[in-house]
Amino acid sequence: MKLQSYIFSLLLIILTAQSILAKSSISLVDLKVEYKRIPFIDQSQPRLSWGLTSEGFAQKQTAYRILVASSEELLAENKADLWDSKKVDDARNIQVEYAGKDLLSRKKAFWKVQIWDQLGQLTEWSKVSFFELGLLNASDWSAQWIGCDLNMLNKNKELQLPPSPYLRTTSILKKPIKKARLYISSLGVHEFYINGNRIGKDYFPSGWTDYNKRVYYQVYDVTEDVKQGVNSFSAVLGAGWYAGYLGYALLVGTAKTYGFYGDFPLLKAQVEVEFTDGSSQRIHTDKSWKVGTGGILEADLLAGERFDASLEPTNWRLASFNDKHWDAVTVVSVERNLQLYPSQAVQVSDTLTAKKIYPRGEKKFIIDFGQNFAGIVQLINLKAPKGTVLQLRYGEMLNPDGSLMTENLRRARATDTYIFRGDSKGESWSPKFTYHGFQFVEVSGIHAPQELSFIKGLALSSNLEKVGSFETDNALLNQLYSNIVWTQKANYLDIPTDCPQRDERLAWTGDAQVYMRSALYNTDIAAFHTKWIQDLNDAQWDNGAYPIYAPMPKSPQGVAAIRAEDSFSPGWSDAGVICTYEIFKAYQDERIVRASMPFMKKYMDFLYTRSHGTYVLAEGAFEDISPKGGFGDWLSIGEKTSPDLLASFYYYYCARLMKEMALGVSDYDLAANYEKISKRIKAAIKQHYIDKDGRFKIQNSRYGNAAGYVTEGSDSFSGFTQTAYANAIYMGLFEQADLDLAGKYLEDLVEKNDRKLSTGFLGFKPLLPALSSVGKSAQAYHLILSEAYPSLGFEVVNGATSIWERWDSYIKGEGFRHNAAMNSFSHYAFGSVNEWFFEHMGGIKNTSLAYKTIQIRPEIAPEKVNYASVKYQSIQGEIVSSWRKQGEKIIQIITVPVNVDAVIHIPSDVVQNVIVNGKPLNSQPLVKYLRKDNGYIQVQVGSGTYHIESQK
Ligand code: RAM
Repeated sequence: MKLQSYIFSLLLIILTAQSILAKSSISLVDLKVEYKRIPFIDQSQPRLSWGLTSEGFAQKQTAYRILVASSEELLAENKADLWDSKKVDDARNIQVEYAGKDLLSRKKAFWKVQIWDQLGQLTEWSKVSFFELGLLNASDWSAQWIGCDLNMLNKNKELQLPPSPYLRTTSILKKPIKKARLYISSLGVHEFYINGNRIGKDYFPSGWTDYNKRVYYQVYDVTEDVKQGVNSFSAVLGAGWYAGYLGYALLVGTAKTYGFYGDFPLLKAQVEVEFTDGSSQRIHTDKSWKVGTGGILEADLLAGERFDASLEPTNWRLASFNDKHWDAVTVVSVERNLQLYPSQAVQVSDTLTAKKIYPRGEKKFIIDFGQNFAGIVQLINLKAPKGTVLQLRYGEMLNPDGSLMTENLRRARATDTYIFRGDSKGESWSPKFTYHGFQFVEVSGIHAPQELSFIKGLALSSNLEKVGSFETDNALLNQLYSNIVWTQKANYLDIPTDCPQRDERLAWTGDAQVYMRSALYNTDIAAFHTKWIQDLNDAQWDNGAYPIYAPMPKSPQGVAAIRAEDSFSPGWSDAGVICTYEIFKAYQDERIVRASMPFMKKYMDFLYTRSHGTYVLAEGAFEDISPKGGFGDWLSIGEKTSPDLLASFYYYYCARLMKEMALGVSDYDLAANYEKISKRIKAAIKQHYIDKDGRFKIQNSRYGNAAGYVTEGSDSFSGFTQTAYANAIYMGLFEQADLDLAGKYLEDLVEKNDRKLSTGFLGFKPLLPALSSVGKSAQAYHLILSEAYPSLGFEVVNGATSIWERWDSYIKGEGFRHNAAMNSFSHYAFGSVNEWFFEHMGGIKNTSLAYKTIQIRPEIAPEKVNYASVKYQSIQGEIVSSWRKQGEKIIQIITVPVNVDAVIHIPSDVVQNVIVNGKPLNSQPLVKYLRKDNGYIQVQVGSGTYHIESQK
């Protein structure tokens, strides 16, 4: 015995010694700073993140060391002149704040990291990554705002669409160049060129913000674009969101319909060149620049672009061009708060080929791209005599007679025109400063070319990294997922828009908040929504309410400039809290919580005031806004849920999220306060809105005949609706004891409605998750697999390649119902079911912050689906959950990232029937049995890939 224990201790010593000497098997990947891989940043304490991968099991980080140096050479010798974090005993591998020497403007820093694993073994150093600071102080800018008001060149036409100003200068760079940077911003949108070459691939910089509060700039490494000798610097400007048409101002007859922020676009750019001898030179926009006009006769986001190739001055972007007839630019001295663009720029995400062509008479035909998307077309090598006018009109659908359906674009002209210069070698073109939402383009003015290769579709979207995938053996669900992904691409375009086609394209807050959880499983939306949360905070009304869309241009009187009545609404305004929370939860972003907290608190105070101190928003609480009560369960079918009941649920939900966020930033008093508030709201809702049988009730008489409310045909509201129960369950309003009854009511409401949904924007998001959470997964499956109206499957069987605004946007054989009013074929709100795909079908749940601990609890379909696989590249690493039915067996393949703990739910009640990675569950050391619960066996695991076979 003694000998045995002696040998055991000896073994232990040897093993420990070995482990200290041994290298960890973990690799460090995906180094990011402020969510970016190639980071130009303006934070003085940037947050660093790294990913960890390993073939092993239960791998963890226990400590890390970060080195930051001002050159790659220093870093290679481990000489961290900026920051050596030293060994930090911490498992954190994301959002680690830089804490080294002060980072000044333009500073480029190189960094690497290594970690210690669970055995104390050290990894290799990661690859070297870098980040570079932008211009942190206003005084770093010597460039001036320049432009030219060309409005007089297009007076008295139906639309006010002036030509684009062309700007240029030349400069001699006398010495060999070491490096060069372009810092550039516009009020409007721009393209910039050096020696004729376009810089970057971005569309519509510098994006849409409340330009009076902040304007973004971009940084480009242009070392390769400049040369010793004479260089030319030039730019073209478009009106963009700054000076162009916005939203439905034309449609609703607002006096001002364009130029909401300024009358004409302006550019501010400086190129900073460093020579090999250490000296430097700067070229910047100022009064010495020249302005002219060219081929771009009109350029507007909603109206489209008109280009006359014969008017484009030859080689105007080259140094050799003679600009002596051009004018001096206008210099506008206006102070703007310049910040580095925090998001990812809009770029071409996909290039689509034309699928079909339909003749439409003499010199007219329609091209079908087979996919609804947002973007532009590219014309390639077309030949036509000088002066030939080619017109492009865009539509999402065709009318029954085969013509292009443009009625649903309302007042968005969405027309591009190209006028040939008559080049015998062929002409190519695509617009720069507009985009459209479409599948079909009607081309007129030329004969249809023989080959369809003369035209391509360029899909435009904010350049967000794909992080998720969803695949099943069910064609309907796969198509649905594709529709969701395409609709997200089409509407995550600088801001989260409602739709890309009609005269709207506003970042509606309600749509954004119901969809955001779904969005994050498809692409990395952290940087994108960081930008948008700022837009939201910037747009908060003085009374504390967040607006119904943001950015929200305001008139000098302080009301919405696009339509004066646009203000706030329950379910929409709550985005200020909910969207901030989603970033916090998915990416453990404490910084955004700290920055948004004053705004969110102000909003919570606003809701309290609205409740008149009662903690419940009673019937009529929002009767002063337009529409009365707000948008409610927008576009629901049949049942009309009381908007104030919903508002009360949201009030409760926000209070809960506030508590969680307060805890996340260690503000325990604030957390306790919101805990108290949420309890009061819950009690007040119970008292006011629940009857003795536990049913939601409302005082309908308070709404009279509901005039002024959004009722769409029905004149009374109810509390006993699918939407009410789905939301209340989803938001955690019921104690466990009442949950079963609520679940039963919800199930009954669906059953009694012919097993169909009746929900709108606010009701659909929680519907399937709520059913699943009360054990009615089969009913959730029934709804998602249904092809009957109203359902998402109904859209698919009616030919959808994107998510529609309405449950009945189009019906084969019957046609359109709502075009003239509101009928978008690219509206992501109902795509909010993606959340259920990932969190219930795949079963991935974030049970702490940033997926540091997860639950995998897939819901196996009762029928029609035999295989499903979801993958999600969380900020902690890739999570995979797939299941397949194989006779009586279920095969699960699950991957848990390094540094993550997971509880896997295996769909079986019999431990003996479970095999994990080839071994029976009870003799498999990689998993720890926890418990049986509701038809699942729960096991605890660390990182690794698990192949699990089970039987009921
Ligand atoms: C529509 C928008 C949006 C919705 C609002 C209430 O015009 O398209 O989807 O949120 O109205």
